[in-house]
Amino acid sequence: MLCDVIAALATPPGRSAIAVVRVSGDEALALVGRIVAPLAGRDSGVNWLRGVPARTAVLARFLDSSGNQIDEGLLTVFPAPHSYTGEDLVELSCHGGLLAPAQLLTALHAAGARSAAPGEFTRRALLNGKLDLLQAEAVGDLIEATAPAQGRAALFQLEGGLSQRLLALREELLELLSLLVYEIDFPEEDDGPVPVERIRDRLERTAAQISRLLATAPAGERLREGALVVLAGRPNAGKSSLFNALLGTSRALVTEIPGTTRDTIEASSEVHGWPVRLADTAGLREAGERLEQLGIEVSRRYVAAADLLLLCVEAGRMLAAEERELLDQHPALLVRTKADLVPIAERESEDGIAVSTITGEGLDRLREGIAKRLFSEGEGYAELAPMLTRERHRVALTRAGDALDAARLELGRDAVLVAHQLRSAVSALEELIGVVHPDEVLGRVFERFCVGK
Ligand SMILES: Nc1nc2c(ncn2[C@@H]2O[C@H](COP(=O)(O)OP(=O)(O)OP(=O)(O)O)[C@@H](O)[C@H]2O)c(=O)[nH]1
Ligand SMILES: [Mg+2]
Repeated sequence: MLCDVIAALATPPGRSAIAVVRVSGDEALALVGRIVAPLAGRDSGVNWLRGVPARTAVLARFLDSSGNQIDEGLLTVFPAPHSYTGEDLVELSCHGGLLAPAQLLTALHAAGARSAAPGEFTRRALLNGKLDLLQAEAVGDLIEATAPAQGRAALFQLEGGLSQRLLALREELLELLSLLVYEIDFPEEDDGPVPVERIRDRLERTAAQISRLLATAPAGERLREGALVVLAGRPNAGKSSLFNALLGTSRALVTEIPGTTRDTIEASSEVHGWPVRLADTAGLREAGERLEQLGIEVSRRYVAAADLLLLCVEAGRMLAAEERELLDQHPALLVRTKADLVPIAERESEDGIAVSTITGEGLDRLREGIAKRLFSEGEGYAELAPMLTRERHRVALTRAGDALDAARLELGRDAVLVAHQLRSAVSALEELIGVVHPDEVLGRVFERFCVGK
């Protein structure tokens, strides 16, 4: 049942100044009324709660099922439909820690509330039309965000940036569909009110918009998940030193012995506010004993998976053939390490970004280069433009684009088939936005939410 009362801790469990418990559902007010009481006076909780002004925090006593006081705190009533879920919703702020929130939840359960499933509050918001599916995903993204750029993108999506763009595309397709239906219904008016060429123009414009949006997917998905930046190069090239410098902590071991790093180390970080996963790898070389060889195999797998390779080559050294190959075959930046050891005059003509982890030279330039290569290259991507941030988006929009391609092929031949393809494109967009939401899609979106959201 959809409208039963659900309750959950909306803040992380553990020691904290306060904890917030959320309660939502048709009978939320009556239910909460049984476990709260005004700070002073004898009014029953139920009566008192009905008189509490909407969306205003008021002091209350929280009681267990025997009427004993658990805590005293703040309570805010959000009457339907002006609440996060669109239902009657009450937020109870009690003291944090392990005891008070747990007792409060126990009291709510005893009064008839059920524990909320992960993401259930947002799911209800979606079903009550407070959010669409893209916005619901953005709520999750905002909670998961660690880098400022991730937060900005999630907020933009939450405010409906991507939804509006997709709704406009859907609107345009529906209009084309109505023109086609006219043609299907009155085929004898062969030069009907809308010549095929005009439909073709509009169809192509829409298809181009879909392609542009699809082109944002790599950067968008990278933004959400963090781009994999792999430091690779020969043993002793200064990879681990650079890894530490970029992270700002001594995470990886550094020694003058070639072959120090044996296993790949990964750490999340940000570069100019953009999320990256930095990976330091074992130096690539042919020789070496078994353990080192194993490490090198792992390095190669990382190199293959990298969104960006930082190929580390000491300043002043000619690139070897295999290093050139790495640069050619992967998205890569050439980093000239240990720049402090070579006078500027001798390395002026060298390609690559010269850095020194000792003097700090070039590190900012490198950070800038990384951010630029990963997040602002390519067409159609500007910050705060709508972006596809998930595989789900990419798959659905690709389906819409394919349907439009098929429609273009049939245009001028079989209007019924064209209409059929347009309808498929519309339904792909609708599934993406969440105008229609098959349970299976919802299940996938919400399975990774935290309880209480
Ligand atoms: N002068 C100077 N020395 C550096 C710099 N970066 C690293 N080194 C030295 O170069 C040696 C190797 O550094 P590492 O960072 O361990 O090199 P690596 O590429 O991780 O080496 P492996 O893990 O063995 O593949 C160490 O002695 C470092 O102190 C630098 O910018 N300037
Ligand atoms: Mg190393």
